[in-house]
Amino acid sequence: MQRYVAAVCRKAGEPLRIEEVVVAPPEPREVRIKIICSSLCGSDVMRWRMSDQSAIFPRIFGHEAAGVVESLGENINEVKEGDIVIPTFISDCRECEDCLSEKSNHCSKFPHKTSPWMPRYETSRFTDSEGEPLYHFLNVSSFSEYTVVDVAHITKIDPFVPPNKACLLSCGISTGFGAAWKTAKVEKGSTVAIFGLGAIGLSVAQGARFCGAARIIGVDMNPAKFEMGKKFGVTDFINPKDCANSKPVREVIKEMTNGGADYCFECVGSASVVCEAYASCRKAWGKVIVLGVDLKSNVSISALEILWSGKTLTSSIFGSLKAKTDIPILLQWYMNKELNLDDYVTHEVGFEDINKAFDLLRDGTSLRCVIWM
Ligand code: CXF
Ligand code: ZN
Repeated sequence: MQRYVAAVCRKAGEPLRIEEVVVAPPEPREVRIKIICSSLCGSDVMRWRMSDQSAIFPRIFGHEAAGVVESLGENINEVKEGDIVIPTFISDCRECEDCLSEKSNHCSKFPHKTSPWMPRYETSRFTDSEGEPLYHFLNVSSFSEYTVVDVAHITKIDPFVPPNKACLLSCGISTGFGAAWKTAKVEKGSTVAIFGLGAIGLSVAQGARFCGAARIIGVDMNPAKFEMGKKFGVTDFINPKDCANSKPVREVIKEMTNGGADYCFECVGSASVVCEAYASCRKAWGKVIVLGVDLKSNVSISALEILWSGKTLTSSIFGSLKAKTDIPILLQWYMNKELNLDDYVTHEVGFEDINKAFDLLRDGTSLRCVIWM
């Protein structure tokens, strides 16, 4: 068995520890990947922080990454050794009813669940130096020199794309861009409000600009987000702190959009923000798209309001994108300079400094910090 190093989380909220681990060979339909780099997403931080009964440790986090195929399990012809791939938390099996339908990216062969195992066999490929199993995260676990990923969760990419940009499309940037482009199908000339201007919200802005939105209103507590937002298409900015004593955010948005935005995106992960987004969108055709996750909250909107408003409330998982089809399209747009990925990478660190990446995302300093192996 070969030993590699990985950043292991042993306890909620504690710094990750670089440890020697054993990474087992891939089982049939699995691929072992040498990770080139990863970027840190909010879901890694959220799960790292979580200490309730659903918290499962010791665990290897990381789910936005680029890597090289090192070895193959049996029965794989989609990729070969040496291919550059990016893993995704979402599956694209290309066989099930959902993967074959234009209308879905919710694979029913490997449905999304926050499982600590490999999706096909419900077992782990990682053990620590004592021989104890280590848990997986979101089907990827990229904070490791090597990881094993199911072939349904990898996308082969053009090897000429810089890996520190390609890795961004594993999760957050695809989710935001796709939410405007594929989930909402934002129309030319429409009005958009985005609640939360982290990497996902800024990607919604970029997707909305790409679709030709006329007005893209960013809502965020941090005033510095407006300057950053302009790079991605944000045209107007609301700071809820400035509204607190005068008008609620919903009223400001209604005034700016003549009755409510056509599309409202919730990118914070807060039930109260979902309600604010619902209240801020146009009656009859307004759409609210929920992208953020607060795993414990419930949203409360009155039944009468739902009945009379005619608005649509929906969600977007991975921006309604099909990983194997749409990631190569987005990367081609990046290579053609039609998609901005460069401005998300605000920081880069070596693997030994992985805990710095957590600090930078937690305090809002970074959009994306790339961690090089
Ligand atoms: C999230 C999306 C919501 C479910 C958990 C995973 N994606 C990645 O950060
Ligand atoms: Zn993510």
